[in-house]
Amino acid sequence: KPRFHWDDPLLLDLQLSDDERAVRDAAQAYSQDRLLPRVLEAFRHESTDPAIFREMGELGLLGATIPEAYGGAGLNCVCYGLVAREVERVDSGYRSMMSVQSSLVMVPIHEFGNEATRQKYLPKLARGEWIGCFGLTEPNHGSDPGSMTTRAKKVPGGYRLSGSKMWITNSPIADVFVVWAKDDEGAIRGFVLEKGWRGLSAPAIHGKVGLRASITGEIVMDEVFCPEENAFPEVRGLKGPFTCLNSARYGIAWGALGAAEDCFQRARQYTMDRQQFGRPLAANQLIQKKLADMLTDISLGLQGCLRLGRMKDEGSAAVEVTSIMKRNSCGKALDIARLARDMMGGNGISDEFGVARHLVNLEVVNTYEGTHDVHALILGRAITGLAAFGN
Ligand code: TGC
Ligand code: FAD
Repeated sequence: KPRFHWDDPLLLDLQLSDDERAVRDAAQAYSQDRLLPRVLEAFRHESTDPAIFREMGELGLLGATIPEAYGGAGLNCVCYGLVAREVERVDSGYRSMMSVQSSLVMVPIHEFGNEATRQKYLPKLARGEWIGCFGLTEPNHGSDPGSMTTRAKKVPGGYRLSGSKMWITNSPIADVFVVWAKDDEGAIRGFVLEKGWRGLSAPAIHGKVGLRASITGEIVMDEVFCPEENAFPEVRGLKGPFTCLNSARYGIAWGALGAAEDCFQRARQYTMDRQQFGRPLAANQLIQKKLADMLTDISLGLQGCLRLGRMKDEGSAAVEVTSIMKRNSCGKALDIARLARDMMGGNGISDEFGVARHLVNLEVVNTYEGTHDVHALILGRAITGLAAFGN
C-alpha cells in the first residue's frame, strides 16, 4: 500500500528531474544555512545586507533563467520557481531581493535591451556585483500603472526623465534602475539608469511592518539624462513592464507557498510538542482540522505552480494562469500564516517563532505585483470579456 507523506502528499519531488532537484537542494542548503541564521536580526532592525546579492550570485541564484552567455544560469522556469520557494521558506524579503534582481531587472534588460546594454549590465547583475531595482509604481498610480505621470522628454542624444516612483524594492542600495516613463508621444517606455547620475536619488522608506529584511525606497528623478542606448529601443506600452511581472508573479506563486510550508511545519511541530489539558495540542480535532486544511491548500497550490512552470517552459501558459497562481498562493499562504499564528498562542506573537514574521510579510506579498483583487479582476475580464476596471 503506498505510504502517505505528510510533507509531500502529491510526491512533487518525484515529478522533478535530477537537475531540478539539484537546484532545489542547493537553494535549500544556502537558505537554511546562510539566510535563516540572519533573518531575525535583519527583520528586527530593518537591515538589508547587500552581501546577500553576491552570495546568491556565486550560487547562480540571480537570473536563473537568463542564458549563460550573459552570466545567467540558463535554467528552466521550474528551477526558478523552486529557488523562490526555498528562499521564501526563510523570508519573503529575501525572495523579494532575489526576484526583483532576476525577473524585474535582468529579464527586461535581456528581453528588451540592445546587445551593448545586455553585455554591460547582465553579467554584473548575475554575480550580484550590481544591485538592481524596478520602478513602475508611483505615489498616485499603483494598480493603474497605465496612468503614470513620469515623463521622458526627448533631448539631443537621449531623454530627460522627471517624476517619482514609490515603494521600490532595493532602490536605496541599487546601482541599476529599470524605470518606466511616458515619452513625448505618451507611450510607456523602459529606461536603464545608473546610481550617481545627476538628478537621480532613492531615499529609503522606513517603518514598514512587513518585509523588513528587504529595503524599500522611492526613486526621485529630476531631469535625469538617459542616453539613447539605455532606452529600450522597441518595446512600447504596458507590455514592457507586464512581461517582467509575468515572470516575477510566477516566482511569487511558488515563494508564498514556501513561506506557507514553513508556517505549517512550525505549527505542526509546536502543537505536537505543547501539552494543554494533559495531552498534545495536536491531539485535538480542531487543531487537526487546521493542519489538514493547511496541507490541502499547500499541496494543491504547489501542484498548480509546477503545472504552470511546465506550461511556461513549453510555451503554453496564458498570462492569466499566472494570475490564478499568484492570487491563490498569496491568499492561501496568508490564511495559513494566520492559522499557524493562532495555533501557537502567545508564542505565535513573538518574532522568535517565525510565523508572525511570515504573516506580516505575506500581507505585502498579497499586495505587490498586483493585489489579490486586481488579479481577480484580470481573471474576471478573461472569463467574461468585460473589464471591471477603468473606463
Ligand atoms: P491592459 O489593457 O490590460 O493592457 C495594456 C497592454 O499591456 C498588455 N498586457 C500584457 N502584456 C504582457 N503580459 C501581461 N500580463 C499583460 N497584461 C496586459 C496588453 O496586451 C496591452 O497591450 P497593447 O499592445 O494592447 O497595448 O491594461 P490596463 O491598464 O487595463 O491594466 C489593468 C491591470 C489591472 C490589468 C494592470 O494595470 C495591472 O496588472 N495592475 C497591477 C499593477 C502591478 O502589478 N504592479 C506591480 C508593480 S512592480 C512590483 O510590485 C514589484 S514588487 C517585487 C518584489 O519586491 O518582489
Ligand atoms: P492601490 O492601487 O491604491 O489599491 C488600494 C486598494 O484598492 C487595493 O485593495 C486594491 O486591490 C483596490 N483596488 C484598486 N483598483 C481597484 C479596482 N479597479 N476595483 C476594485 N478594487 C481596486 N512597485 C514597483 O514598481 N516596484 C517595486 O519594486 C515594488 N516593490 C514593493 C515593495 C513593497 C514593500 C510594497 C508594499 C509595494 C511595492 N511595490 C512596488 C508597489 C506595489 O506593486 C503596489 O503597492 C501595488 O501594485 C498596489 O498599488 P497601491 O499600493 O497604489 O494600491
